[in-house]
Amino acid sequence: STDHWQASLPSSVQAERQGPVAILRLNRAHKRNALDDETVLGIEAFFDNLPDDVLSVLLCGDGEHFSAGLDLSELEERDIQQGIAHSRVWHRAFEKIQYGRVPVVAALHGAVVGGGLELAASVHVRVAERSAYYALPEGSRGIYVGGGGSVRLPRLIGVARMMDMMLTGRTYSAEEGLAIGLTTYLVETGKGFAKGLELATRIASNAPLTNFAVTQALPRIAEMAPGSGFAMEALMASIAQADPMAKDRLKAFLEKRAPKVTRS
Ligand code: 1HE
Repeated sequence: STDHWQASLPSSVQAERQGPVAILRLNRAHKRNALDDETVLGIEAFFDNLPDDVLSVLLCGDGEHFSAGLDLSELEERDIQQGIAHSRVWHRAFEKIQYGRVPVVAALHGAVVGGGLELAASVHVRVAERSAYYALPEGSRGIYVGGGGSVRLPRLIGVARMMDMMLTGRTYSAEEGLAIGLTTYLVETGKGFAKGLELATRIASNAPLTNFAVTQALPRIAEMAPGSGFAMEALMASIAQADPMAKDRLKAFLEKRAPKVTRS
């Protein structure tokens, strides 16, 4: 049950349910949802213990900001070996978001910076309120990204834009984020959670095999040499088509019981 699941999580993350959607709320507003070890491990535990009937996840943050990134108060004492281990824990936790069992939507507002942007980069759909802004202050703090940013952000926005963000401290607004690929949906301030929940609910109604193909196969196919990618795509397509849920949905369309695709 959600009660049992919540009880296994630290207080810095909150698990909730809305039907088939599980909500993961960063719950450290007093520290602007800065990501300390406990919070990162809490994110991992949330995904490790996702109940079987959860079909999508909505990630959001309590308070005025989505996340201020790495909890800088933890940095002082860390030596080189501990720094490597720390970064590898973030990699492990965020892999469970990107390559977990279900698609993940994030509702972003306020600061989405540093490790908070790395976290946002690991989800599948980003809804940004107008208040949201993106930055990589690591450059000016004398450190470097460690939560997978070097791998995921260039794939979203390109190496040159990421370099600029780190070298000059440039920030992007939620609206600017639309053009460069950080914002998937732009909504008015205060509307991010509702829009995120609407999208997560819609995603939860897809055939689970389609969601698997899109979140697990697609990003890997996109990185393959074209010949391997075409072969993998053909396999994925035939597997998806053979699923009984796909057959039912195709039949429903042909019998005029399913909605047409129209302008929104
Ligand atoms: C923090 C952190 C934090 C806030 N670590 N404690 N990230 C940054 O460089 C961003 C640092 N934070 C900020 O620039 C601002 O806090 C915000 C713009 C996000 C929010 O401003 P504001 O005015 O709403 O809040 P505040 O007064 O700055 O912060 C409230 C409290 O949260 C305060 O503590 P208090 O004890 O004085 O109440 C802040 O110290 C605390 N706080 N952000 C620790 N980040 C895997 S590598 C990733 C590397 C990075 O992420 S580097 C980027 C780090």
